[in-house]
Order: sequence, then structure tokens, then C-alpha cells
Amino acid sequence: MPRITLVRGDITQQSVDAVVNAANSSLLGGGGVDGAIHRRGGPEILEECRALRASRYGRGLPTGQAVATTAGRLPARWVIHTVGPVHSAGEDRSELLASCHREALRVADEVGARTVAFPAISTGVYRWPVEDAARIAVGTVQDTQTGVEEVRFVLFDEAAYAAFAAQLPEQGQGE
Ligand code: AR6
Repeated sequence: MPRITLVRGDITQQSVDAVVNAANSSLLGGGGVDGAIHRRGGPEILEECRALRASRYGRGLPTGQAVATTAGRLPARWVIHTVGPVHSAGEDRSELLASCHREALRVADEVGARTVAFPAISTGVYRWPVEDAARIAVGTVQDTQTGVEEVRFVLFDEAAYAAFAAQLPEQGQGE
């Protein structure tokens, strides 16, 4: 099981082997974390995403799956793009959110990443309640066999940080 750490901050400033992007199926960018990663990482990431669309994902990257590109100007080697589910009151999509974390770690293993930063996938534009997302994210990482040594959850605001810290009581405030 990887060591789980928590940081409050901006994922585009993390020096890690891989940064996970909360993308959408188009892989062509958007707002939130996705916008920040493309803005700070530069056009190289988008070029690789376009190439992936043309080769492997003509219909888009399905929800719950993950794929890597290089990281452009970010202080990381890889960006692992995954597509979180939109939260639904009527349908339990937890397995798809768990799958994002499992698949991102599988891709991290494929590229040999040992340190991986995750945002709180689906908790912004996709409206997943952050306490529930934190439970699924932390639980899935704890249950996944991987060579990744550190999973760093990078939380943008205090509420998200508190939700993740509540899942890791043994770490005090998670630092
Ligand atoms: N670093 C870390 N966390 C951030 C940052 C940042 N720079 N910016 C925002 N967050 P979201 P989603 C937090 O909306 O819900 C995009 O348009 C934010 O506060 O980025 O999975 C994509 O293209 C929130 O807690 O991702 C998709 O269309 C969390 O990151 C769609 O949004 C996730 O918010 C995906 O929605």
C-alpha cells in the first residue's frame, strides 16, 4: 500500500513523478484542475491528448479509465488523465470513482511513477460530495496493489482538506 499524504495547495506545483488530471472524455481540456494543468503545463500536453484521441480514443476516454501523457512544463514527468463520474442522486456511481483511482495507479505503475499526486476527482464541476469522494478515494488507494510509494492528495480548499484528513485519523492532520 502506498504511503498517503495530504497537502493543501495547487496540484500544478507539485514535484512528483505523476500528476493525476480530473479530465473529461474529450481529453481536450476544460476548467478546474484540467484547465490549470493545461495552462501551466503548456501546449505539449494538449498535443499528446489530441494524438491519443486520433489513435486510441476516437470516442473519448471512457469514465473510470486513465491514460498518461508527458507533463510539459509542470514539475512532474507524467500527467495521468482520468475521467471521473458526474455525481448522480439517483444512481450509485461509486465504482466508477473507485476505478479512476485504481486505473490511475495502474497507469502510474506502467510508466514507473513512484510518487503520484491526485486531486479530489469529481468534487468540482462533477459535484460529488467531498466527504463521500474522500472515503472512496482513500479507501481505494489503500486497497490497491501498486509499486507507487507515495500518493499525495492535493486539496485546493480547506473543506476538501478536512474531508480527506477525516479519512486518515492515524495521521493527525494528515501531514
Ligand atoms: N489543484 C488542486 N485542486 C484543484 C485545482 C488545482 N489547481 N483546481 C481545482 N481544484 P474539477 P471534476 C479542485 O472541477 O469535478 C473540468 O472542466 C476543485 O476545488 O477540476 O472531476 C474537466 O474538464 C475540486 O475540489 O474536476 C471536466 O469537464 C477538485 O479539484 C470536469 O471539470 C475537482 O474539481 C471534471 O470535474
